[in-house]
Amino acid sequence: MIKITESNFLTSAQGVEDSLSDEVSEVVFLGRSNVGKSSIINALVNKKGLAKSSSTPGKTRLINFFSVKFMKDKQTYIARFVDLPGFGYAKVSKSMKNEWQKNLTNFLNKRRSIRLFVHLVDSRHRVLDIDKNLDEYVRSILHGDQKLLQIFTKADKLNQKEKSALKKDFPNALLVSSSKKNGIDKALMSIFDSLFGEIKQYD
Ligand SMILES: Nc1nc2c(ncn2[C@@H]2O[C@H](COP(=O)(O)OP(=O)(O)OP(=O)(O)O)[C@@H](O)[C@H]2O)c(=O)[nH]1
Ligand SMILES: [Mg+2]
Repeated sequence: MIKITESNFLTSAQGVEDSLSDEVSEVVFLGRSNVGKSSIINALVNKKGLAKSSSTPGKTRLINFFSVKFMKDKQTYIARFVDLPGFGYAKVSKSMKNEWQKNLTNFLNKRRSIRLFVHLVDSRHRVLDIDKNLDEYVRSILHGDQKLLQIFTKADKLNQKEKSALKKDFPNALLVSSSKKNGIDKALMSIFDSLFGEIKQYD
């Protein structure tokens, strides 16, 4: 059994330059605006409202750092979760959008404490250009000590047939509903595994 027993907001930053020191392993949650980045963080740590979520796209505007304490077999493991602004948020001016995108990609590229990129994709819109670009981008900057995990969000919006089809097309993908808490335990195990190494048994 893996659990997060403690989680706290640490600080916000605008970019890699004003981010806090990078000695702790980090998991970044990235994806389109409104895909459910902040919501999955809250579901994983089991704290409503730790990361601010909203039905209005563009809610998260800064890079937000959270400390998380995992517990497995009575041992604790420390890491950080990083909530990012969404890619492709349309309702800001073009120059501001470019500035954001530059900041974000710069952060993803330069922040060497990132051990895991969690790319969230809306399970109802799984082949959007913006996600393809994001996937390609992350793969292009991925170092040997970093991993990429794709998670489909908002599974509760799919019917059984759609869920089966998605699982067939993406046999290794994780399918999660943050609001219904489906798939959250599995996602947590997968994240823990990426951070702290092979675990042969999940029980
Ligand atoms: N039905 C359903 N809605 C969800 C789920 N996860 C998130 N949402 C909703 O989707 C909206 C956006 O969620 P956020 O977590 O704020 O999304 P975000 O990716 O952080 O958005 P930005 O910060 O704007 O980039 C909110 O209205 C959430 O309640 C889910 O699993 N199921
Ligand atoms: Mg957000």
